[in-house]
Amino acid sequence: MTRHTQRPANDGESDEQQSGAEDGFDSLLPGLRRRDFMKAGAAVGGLSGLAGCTSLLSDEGDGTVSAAPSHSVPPGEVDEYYAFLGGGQSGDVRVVGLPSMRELIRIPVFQRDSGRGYGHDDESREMLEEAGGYTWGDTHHPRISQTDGDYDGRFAYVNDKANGRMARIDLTYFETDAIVDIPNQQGTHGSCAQLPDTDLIFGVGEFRTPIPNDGTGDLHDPDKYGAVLAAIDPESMNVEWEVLVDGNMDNGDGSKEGRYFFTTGYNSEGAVTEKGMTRSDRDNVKAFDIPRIEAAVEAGDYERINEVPVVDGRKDSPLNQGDDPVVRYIPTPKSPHGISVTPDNEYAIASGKLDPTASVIQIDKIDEVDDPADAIVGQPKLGLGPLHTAYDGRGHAYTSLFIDSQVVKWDIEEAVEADAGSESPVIEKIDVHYNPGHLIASESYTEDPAGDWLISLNKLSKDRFLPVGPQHPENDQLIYIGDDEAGMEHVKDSPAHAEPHDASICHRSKLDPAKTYDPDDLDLDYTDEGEETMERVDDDRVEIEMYSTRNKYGFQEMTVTEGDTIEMQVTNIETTSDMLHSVAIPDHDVHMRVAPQETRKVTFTADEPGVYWIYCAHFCSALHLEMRSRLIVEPEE
Ligand code: RUQ
Ligand code: CUA
Repeated sequence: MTRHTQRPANDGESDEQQSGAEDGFDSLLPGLRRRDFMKAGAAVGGLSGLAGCTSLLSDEGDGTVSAAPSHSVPPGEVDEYYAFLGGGQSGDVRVVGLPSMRELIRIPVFQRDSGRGYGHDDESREMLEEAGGYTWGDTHHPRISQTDGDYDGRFAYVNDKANGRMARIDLTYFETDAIVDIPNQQGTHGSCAQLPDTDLIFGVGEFRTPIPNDGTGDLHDPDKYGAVLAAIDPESMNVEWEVLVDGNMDNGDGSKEGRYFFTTGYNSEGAVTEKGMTRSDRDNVKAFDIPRIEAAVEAGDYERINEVPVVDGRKDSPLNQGDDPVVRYIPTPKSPHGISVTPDNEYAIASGKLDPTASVIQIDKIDEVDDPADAIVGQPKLGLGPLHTAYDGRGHAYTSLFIDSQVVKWDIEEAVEADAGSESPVIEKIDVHYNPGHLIASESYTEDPAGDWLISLNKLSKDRFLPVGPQHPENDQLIYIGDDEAGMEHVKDSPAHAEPHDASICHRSKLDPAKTYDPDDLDLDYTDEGEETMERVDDDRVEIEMYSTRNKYGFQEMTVTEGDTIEMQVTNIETTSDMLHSVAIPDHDVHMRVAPQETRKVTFTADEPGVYWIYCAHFCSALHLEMRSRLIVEPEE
């Protein structure tokens, strides 16, 4: 289920950020403290100054210009950051440049994509087939691999909530290179890593099912259903172990030093209806003790189900009695959704979703307290529908408020000082349009967030763009968070194809994408000009190995017989970056892309006699239209 091997990326040099000012807008919720209103007012005044109407807002502003650096990236210049956005039900990962918010490319993961030739050549098609053969996935949480608590630019990992899978994206080539279909798990939701060195990837099981779910157990008794956390080896993509828990799980994040992995969960009731799932006022955050679980696996304390060692992490499991349980259940209100660990590894913060608070769990305290609830050291009241929390590295947290349609900025230490339910940690709120699910700040998942940009990934755009029928684009909004005095500043709306979820933002200096393929990274042999071969290897099988270049294929014509299976392997022998060719064969459902120095193979059957013009679908030069070959399929005798 893997495509090819990979090379580590090098660190490059970062360039200076652009500065200047652009249009923008800001809005504030009534009820903010006066000093914060003044702060945010300064930003409003500055922005309107650019529009030439300072006087309108000058009573709230101080006349300074916008604190945000320019978000417009002029023609010919490039962005400072890559943002990787889970494409939701589209099944892809989008790569967006920041701060321009220009979509650079889409990386197909769980779906075929003729633009990238993905799922069309043999290798990627077989990978999709072996991973279940589904035509789509639901990608939520792309996480970039880390070394020493910082992005290393090697891989991104992303879940498929729809079909219980995890995929790996090779960031040298910006393409999916492995997919694992996770046994015993339906609805792989959260996806994250054991930090600081990405030693394990975790798939968080959301839907409770019988385990194994093969019809042998009791299908009708939800009390007998379960959900597992799956730990996956990031290199082999094998599922190493799983932990069965009570209730279901939702999102997850790892502590920065690798000891704990946290998941939120709703439906601790184990119900099967909405009413039942929201009956109790408390659900829980689960803290998985990774070394303890690995010791249990080592000691043979597991049951092997579908070839995976499954450790019992339910509340009444023998492994959870005593002082060092495999899973601690930390009660939190009410159906908590997002969870993320602060950059300094002090706290794991779970957003309340159906409760207006977030729960601040002190990681060090988890071991010390008798009652896991005592590890919660802060519970600020943030607003309605808190879903996800991001960080700027300056002690602030930013939480999306789904129901209030806002992002709230708050002070983490103040939340620890204040009484539970206090609003005093809230620094500022900004309206977004509308109903944000996720939000993400630049490098928020590392130990050292950049603290300049934040994207609010809003579920509804409503009236923000030209109407395009009943389905509107989503609205990804860019907010500058780099100036605590001026406050948050909304600078851009960006329509998005359905439907971004979580994202990771990585400085461009930490990625080193390849300019061409390295033939050594590919399994297939390189066919240079003059080395092309066409051979009948069997009564009804023809193997072709050829090259492509501007503006020809290795063979100008290929004659086969009706019913033949054809294995066509093509090397793009160009050494110039971006000089793509492809092999498009009418009426055969073939479109194989070959990038410079790439070799791919496609197998198809020539089942209708006739003449078929093979052409190159990537516009490669002035003679691109002439880049053709003929497939001649002779009728069977
Ligand atoms: S989760 S909206 Cu999207 Cu996977 Cu919180
Ligand atoms: Cu090669 Cu167009």
